[in-house]
Amino acid sequence: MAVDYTTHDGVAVITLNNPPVNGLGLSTRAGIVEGIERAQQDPAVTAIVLTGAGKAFSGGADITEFNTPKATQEPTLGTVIKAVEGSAKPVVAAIHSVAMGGGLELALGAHYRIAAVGAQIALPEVKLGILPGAGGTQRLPRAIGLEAALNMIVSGNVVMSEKLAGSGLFDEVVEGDLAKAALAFATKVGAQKGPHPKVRDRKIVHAEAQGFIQFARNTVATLAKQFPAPHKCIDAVEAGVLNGFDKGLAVERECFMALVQTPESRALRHAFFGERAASKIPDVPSDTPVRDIKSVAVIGAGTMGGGIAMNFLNAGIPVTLLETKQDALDRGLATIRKNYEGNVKKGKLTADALEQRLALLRPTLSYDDLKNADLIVEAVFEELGVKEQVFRQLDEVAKSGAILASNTSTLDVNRIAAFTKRPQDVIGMHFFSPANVMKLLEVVRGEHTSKDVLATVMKLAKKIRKTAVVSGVCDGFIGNRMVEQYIRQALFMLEEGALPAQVDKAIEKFGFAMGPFRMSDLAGNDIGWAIRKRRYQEQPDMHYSKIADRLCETGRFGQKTGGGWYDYKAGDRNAHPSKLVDDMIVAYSQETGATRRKISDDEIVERLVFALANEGAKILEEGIASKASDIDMVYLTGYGFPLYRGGPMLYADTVGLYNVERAIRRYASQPNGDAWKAASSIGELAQQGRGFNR
Ligand code: T1G
Repeated sequence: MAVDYTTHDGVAVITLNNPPVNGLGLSTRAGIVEGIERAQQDPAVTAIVLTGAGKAFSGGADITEFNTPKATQEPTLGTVIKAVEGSAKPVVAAIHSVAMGGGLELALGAHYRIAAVGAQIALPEVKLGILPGAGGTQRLPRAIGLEAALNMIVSGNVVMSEKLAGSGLFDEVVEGDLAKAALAFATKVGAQKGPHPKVRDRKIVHAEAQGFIQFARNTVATLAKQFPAPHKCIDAVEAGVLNGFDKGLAVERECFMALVQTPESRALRHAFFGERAASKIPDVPSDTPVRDIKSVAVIGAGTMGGGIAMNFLNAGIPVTLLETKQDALDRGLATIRKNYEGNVKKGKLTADALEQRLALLRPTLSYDDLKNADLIVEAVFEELGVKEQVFRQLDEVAKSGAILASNTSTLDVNRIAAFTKRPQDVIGMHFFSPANVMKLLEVVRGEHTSKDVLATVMKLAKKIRKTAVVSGVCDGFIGNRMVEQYIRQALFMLEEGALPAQVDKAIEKFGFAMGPFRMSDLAGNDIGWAIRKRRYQEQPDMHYSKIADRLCETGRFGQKTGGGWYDYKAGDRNAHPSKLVDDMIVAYSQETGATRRKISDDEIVERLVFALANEGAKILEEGIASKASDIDMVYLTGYGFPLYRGGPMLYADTVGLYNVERAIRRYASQPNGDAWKAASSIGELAQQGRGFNR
């Protein structure tokens, strides 16, 4: 049973014991009700303590049960809370650590609550696209007031227990032995005559409730355009304010049942589990021993090298930063300091913390200073010959057991590893620019990369707060390999009848932060140009529209040259459609004999997103990625894919692979259709009525 029951001098202790976070799955819920009933029957018991074993009081409802029969099977959480609240003997919730979602709602059903200092308190359901569905929208405002409660419910943010000490949520917030304090408190209230206080009986007092709720609605309207949950949170709280607890509870229930079925909630839950699943590598046991990374060296103090170094400094890990020339090193150091000073200005960092981090940074021009580093990350020029020089030198200098990582975004990690006598210690760590900001880290596993090196880097990624996704070795790994197909389709559509502004607007309406042409103007059109030139040599059968090359031949590299696909005015980063470029595109179509046609926004979105999903399917078939959710995490954290769509693979599942395959077949029969070779797994999964993620 996921619940233990013991008694101590007249106090029954019900302990949730359902690792890893005491999720309130069916057996846990049933165990709590049984414990409450058992305590009622025992005349020796005068009070009840409800507590959690392990790392959490409770992390809330068991999200893995959602949309399965167990989720609504009695006793539901609502029933459990009613049993707790209805106990004739006082129930004291003893919260030693995390009390989140349904876990906090359970505690709110108790008559008293005692928390340890440092416990994480939250109703984070909104972050899963739902809302507190077991009375949280009704009890929390009665416990801590309308404003504080609405802030917590609509943001889903964690508040530390000590910050809520005087709020009416806790009867005591204790340092030291929580169990002892809880037993003493229970004994005390057990001796008192009932009835014992119920949070639901308290009043919500606010001088301007309606006004505040309207203010909350206005705030949410701007921040949560694509997410229905925050709006429903306010509806449920408002219903309780206007019509009382029971009516509010009924509205909460309706809102919950509506939200849990939405594609947005499915996407958010997918991202929640996808983030955690990414660190699980099928053939690398979770208890694989890891190497101790006490010091890091970064080679290259350019934009990437400086950003990479900052990640480790932020985690308190000393960094030796190597450059070949003093002026380059000085520039790199100045950029790092400037970035930190920017954070101090924004209030994200204190001046002391800035100095502490810079004190961990040791600049050098000598490889000799790298000899004690546990991990060395190179971020030098993206050219194999340069990488070869670096890795041959590292092979001489780095201590035995040091991990040698390349930040390459396109080169073959196996070839880089072959420049050393220790390929088992070589791995790819592909950071995304700006490296100190972007969460995504592609960890590229070479054919000889050892399992403990992989496990070490995955653990280190968590420490530097990156979402690490393991990729096998192929051109472009996961993200860039897929984005290449996305860009090909964007270019073909220009040739076939669309213009840059239409393509960007369509995909930005779908939810991308930035369309392909605005993005290219920002990153620099010459970067794509260099990749295409390499592609024309290495893979001539992968044909491209040459329209982008025409643009680059005129020197229009984007914002950095004052013009690219769009025109830019000095000091203004806004992209203005360029008549010159649009005319060039139309002329190019005529030159190639392409018949321009009206391309709908739907076709634009389908071709861009299905190009991603189709390439993602091939990446799965080749074993470059081990699961579809990994691919989704790459796109959600590295490429601006809209979170409420869940990633290209989940979106394809939502559309239905049957429909995706039909669309691919349709595009394959149109001009430039040779780019559409459907991944075989799409048809196979469609026939089985399955998706990539189920
Ligand atoms: N359900 C199922 N599994 C969960 C879970 C949950 N609520 N929370 C965590 N896990 C798993 C997670 O997938 C991972 O699994 C392991 O536990 C450790 O998690 C009615 C309906 C609690 C702060 O949104 O924020 O209550 O990968 O790596 O860093 O109103 O987990 O090991 O197999 O994150 O120590 C609301 C979500 C649910 C809290 C712990 N609750 N969880 O963080 O460990 S909806 C939440 C978290 C609800 C009610 C509604 C964190 C944590 P695996 P972890 P951690």
